Amino acid sequence: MKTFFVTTPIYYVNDRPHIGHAYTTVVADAMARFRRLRGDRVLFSTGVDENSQKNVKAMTKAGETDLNAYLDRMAEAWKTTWSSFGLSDHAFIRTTSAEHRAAVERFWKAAMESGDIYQAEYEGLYCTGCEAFKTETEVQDGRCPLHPNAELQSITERNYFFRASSYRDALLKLYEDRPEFVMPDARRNEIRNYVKDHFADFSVSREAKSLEVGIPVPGDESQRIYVWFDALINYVTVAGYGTDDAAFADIWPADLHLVGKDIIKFHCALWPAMLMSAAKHDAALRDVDGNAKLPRRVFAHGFFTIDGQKISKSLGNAIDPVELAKGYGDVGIDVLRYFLLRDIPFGEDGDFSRERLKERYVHDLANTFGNLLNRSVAMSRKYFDGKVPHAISHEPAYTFADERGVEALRKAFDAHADALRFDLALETLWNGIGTGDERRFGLLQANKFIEDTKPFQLAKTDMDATGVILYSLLEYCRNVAWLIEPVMPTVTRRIVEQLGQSFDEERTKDIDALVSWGGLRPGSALPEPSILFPPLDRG
Ligand code: ME8
Repeated sequence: MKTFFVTTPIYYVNDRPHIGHAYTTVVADAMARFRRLRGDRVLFSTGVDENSQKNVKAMTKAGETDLNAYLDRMAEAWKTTWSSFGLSDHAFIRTTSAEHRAAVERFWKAAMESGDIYQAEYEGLYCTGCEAFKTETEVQDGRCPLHPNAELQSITERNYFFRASSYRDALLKLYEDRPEFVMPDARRNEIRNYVKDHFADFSVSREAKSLEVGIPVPGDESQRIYVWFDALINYVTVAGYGTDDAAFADIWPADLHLVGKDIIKFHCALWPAMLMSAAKHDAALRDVDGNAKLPRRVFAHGFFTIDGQKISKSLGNAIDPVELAKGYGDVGIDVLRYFLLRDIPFGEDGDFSRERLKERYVHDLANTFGNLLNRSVAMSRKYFDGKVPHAISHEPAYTFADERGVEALRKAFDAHADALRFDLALETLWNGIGTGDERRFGLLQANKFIEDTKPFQLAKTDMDATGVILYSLLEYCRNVAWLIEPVMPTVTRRIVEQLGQSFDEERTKDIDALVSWGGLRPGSALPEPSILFPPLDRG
């Protein structure tokens, strides 16, 4: 069985995680969960990019001098955030680890043997903020437009260079032959233009004496490997490159690199060029036809601002995602996950506002979903002796959803999620989807169905009909709960338990059994309901 392999960028540890990092990581986690629940074996990786001067600067600014202690502490801080975030099973890579160093050395040697690494004199302007040399056209008023407060360093050194220029045509062909390699479409045009006009050989090492961190160039201790060359290799390190050939053969290539649009050039141009180069001398990186095994898809999402402003340390507006979630009770992380995935069309830029998070919580979660579940459970318990009602008659007018309805929902949800459009997948669950007649099987329609059929009145005269109505609502909630699991795993657990089932037992079933009509047993006990999304404290 092929492993589905999804990655996040490895983040710099010059700061603690903020909501932007959480965004990419949550999308990756949702994708990992989505594939896992559909039966795939999944490798999901994240980690930290440690061999960067940015980290050293941050340490110095914090008044510390012990780099290893600083890196250890920061790696722990990132791990702790992700564990509070309830990330599913994942690999966490540190680029100071011995395995990574071994992988980088092997990769470097392979590229060297391919004749793509050579020495040359270099003179240029370096931006530590970007960890990249800047070309003349990229500099404005002597400064990097992305980091206008930082001085550019003027560097003249004899360095190792990577022969990027000889991969220009191969890259253009890659974008042509496999358009899905760079998603979304707008980014593909951007990267194509960049490669066509600007992708030139560049320096992939620096003098060791001018850096505090970095992996030494194999065979030349006077130089250290450029941090991006090192960082990109993390994706093969976690898959077993250099440590476990069998695992690597099974896992590589990655199915999906998720990144922000800021680092698309590195992922869509440098990285495949590096792989094509090293593959010439390393069979582990080649497929059966002798071609380099390249990642299947790089998806670059947009950037978001906070209340209209760029997230920045100097503005002090970076939001700690775990702190933010605390304002939404014991399912707070799920609330934030829902918001991040629902509110921003994936791929586009967006804006984060606490006000809109609150609105979505109240409207989508508390008033629509929570209310539906609570009313359905409470009425069932009240009229059916604390149990799931017996659905005796099968009058269609009294059934909110059915096999057809949940099948249609699942199909639409899966298609959107496969395309990474969790925003549309979730919208479908709330707004429903038609199946040819006038019915739409959405959460909003389910609430309306209660108002239309009035089971609270019908219970006085027609228990059969009341049972059919309530059973269909409970069973519908159960199905929706399994569909949203990749996005709100804790909420799924809570719903399944409110319906009197064991989450862990159910989770062993495959998705076709979970999302199908009739999984809830009539007559089984319904525990005392608890409010899933309680009213917010005013204050
Ligand atoms: O670039 N909106 O690390 P980094 C959306 N170490 N996403 C955001 C964001 C925002 N405002 N801010 C950050 C690096 N991100 C390198 C990566 S990979 C081999 C090396 C997310 O700590 C987004 O995914 O600067 C972006 O690409 C990433 O954080 C940059 O993280």
